[in-house]
Amino acid sequence: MGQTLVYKILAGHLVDGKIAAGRPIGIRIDQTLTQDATGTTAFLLFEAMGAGRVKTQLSVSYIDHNIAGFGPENHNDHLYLQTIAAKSGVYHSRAGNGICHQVHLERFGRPGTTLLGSDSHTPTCGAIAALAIGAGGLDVAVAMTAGPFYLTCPKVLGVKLTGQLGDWVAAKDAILKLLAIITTKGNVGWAVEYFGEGASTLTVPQRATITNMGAELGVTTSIFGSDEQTRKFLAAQNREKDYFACGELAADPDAEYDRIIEINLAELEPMAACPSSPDNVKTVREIAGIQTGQVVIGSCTNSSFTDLMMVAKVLKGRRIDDMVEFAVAPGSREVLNMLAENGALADMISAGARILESGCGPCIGLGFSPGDGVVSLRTFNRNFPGRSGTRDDKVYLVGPETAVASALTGRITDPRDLPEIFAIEYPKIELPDKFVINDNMIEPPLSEEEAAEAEVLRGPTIVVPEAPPPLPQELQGTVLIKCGDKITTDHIMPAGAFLKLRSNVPEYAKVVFNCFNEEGRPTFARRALELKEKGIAGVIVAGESYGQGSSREHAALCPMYLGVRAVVAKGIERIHKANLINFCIVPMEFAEPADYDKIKPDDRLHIDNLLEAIKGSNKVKIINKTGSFEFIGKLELCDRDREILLSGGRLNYVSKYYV
Ligand code: MIC
Ligand code: SF4
Repeated sequence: MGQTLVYKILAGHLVDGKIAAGRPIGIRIDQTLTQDATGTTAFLLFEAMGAGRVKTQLSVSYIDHNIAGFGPENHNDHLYLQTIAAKSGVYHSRAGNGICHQVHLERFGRPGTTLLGSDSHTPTCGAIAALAIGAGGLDVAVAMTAGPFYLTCPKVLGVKLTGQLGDWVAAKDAILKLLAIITTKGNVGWAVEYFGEGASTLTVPQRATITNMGAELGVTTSIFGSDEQTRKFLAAQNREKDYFACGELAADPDAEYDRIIEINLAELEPMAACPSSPDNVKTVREIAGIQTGQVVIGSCTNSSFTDLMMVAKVLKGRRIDDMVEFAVAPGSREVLNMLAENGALADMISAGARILESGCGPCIGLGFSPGDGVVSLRTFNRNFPGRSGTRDDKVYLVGPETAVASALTGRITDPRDLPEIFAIEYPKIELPDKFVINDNMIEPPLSEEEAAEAEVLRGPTIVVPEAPPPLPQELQGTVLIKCGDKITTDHIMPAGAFLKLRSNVPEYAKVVFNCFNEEGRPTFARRALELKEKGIAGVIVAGESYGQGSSREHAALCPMYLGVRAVVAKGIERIHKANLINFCIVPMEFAEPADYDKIKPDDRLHIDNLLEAIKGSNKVKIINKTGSFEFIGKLELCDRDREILLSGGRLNYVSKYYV
């Protein structure tokens, strides 16, 4: 039987285990990327390992999330990241140079390589056939020391694309269609591989929109083959040699997928993910007419040169609706420069667009929070409740065609109606033959000799995170919170205004589960710390898909700091589960999902033999002392996970093995 492309790349990088779905494997990582919001912790942990210089083929540290600089924290982080990168052999992409995924795709990603990034949208580079995976910062730090990355060998979903996208229909509509089919739940342990003659019609930026939003499916990675489209894109980036380094890459013709879904691109129509989940998908026709007060185009999903050229052409000579606040954030400085040079930027500005820096911006709740009750249309990838910075927000995720059409009319508008409303023909944008390349905001690292003398700048707002205490044999715990299904890391650790606290765990921990804090009741953090002082462990109880979304390990690190030692849920998402283990919080799943219903907040839970169970059992008996009943928590852990938990977390574990 032939191999899928995913398995071929995994097999070529295998250092531990056997390629078979569901089995734990360790792979060698060729490239890593970090961004500033997860990077400071990643580099502090890298330093704590005593690792010295990175041992990957290439590591890049990006500044793209926290670039607004309210207070000294952001700049302190940037200076630390710039100086530690130079010293450790890491390239540094400065603030303003663009969003990590967009820049990595343009300047660094390579077909056939493995890329590990401390950001959940790292699989964007699957658009150029890299096997790209998102992980917590600590996992990336280990990869930088040449330690293998461990994962469960995924099942592979083949998505066969046929046909060709029609006018005004976007690559975003293809991934929203897939989200409508397989949703954001239950896809842990899968990878998605796109193939078929429809796939070969898609350009790399279009493919990148699709692989980017694989993160919302909850899959390990998403990938396209390397073909003529890849060559064209890399040649236009002056990197054709990176294509020829491995030439065409595809699955074997007789490869067998664990499941196949067929999508005919020609049958797609404009789609939108309605509030407040990326899988709450409807056609734009179904929701057309809803008044919209804000439209934002940008993020690592839809801010490429071709996306923004289409937007500029539609806007040229027109003006946005009176009641719409409209912003555009180009994904990289390369994109912004090109729009500036060819006049497209002026067309957007004249039409009323507010041009934002090349960075994450509103996507992570930094600015442009919509007013109360205001419908906001965004070309982003996530519309989790409150992520925009407004409680009860109404955020719709759409492609750039729908976004620009709606900005002009002030209502959710199917862009296929534009020819009729404004006599606009679809501006089909070709990939340029040459992008305008300027890497002068990417700093190469210092040589080893220079690095030995170089100073690392550490501002006072950067606090080294505490290591977790060892787990007790007998766990006395209290349920600090009982939450429902699809709790995202944005619920657990809010970003936006709090993002600047990322380098200071004691401060950031104060807002754990902030969205569930109620007036007149002590906060989650307060209650957790009170228990911690009494030697009682905090326990989080949750429903399906706990921890979906971001890779932010603060969603484990901060609860750990507050004394949380266990999570019992109906299901836990891949990256978050790994982060919990890394920071010594025991992830357990309900053996009987109905037991979830019996548990109440503040219940006292007791485990007699926690360490024994972690050592050698797939389940553990949990006694609910308040409700006087027992239930079983499943421990779905590989041997390595068990060792990490028993070692007191990943840092202790790696110090034993790799450094
Ligand atoms: C996000 O989109 O939620 C983020 C911010 O990029 C995160 C990383 C982070 O929390 O720093 C992600 O997707 O992993
Ligand atoms: Fe940045 Fe948004 Fe992309 Fe996350 S999803 S990397 S916040 S642009």
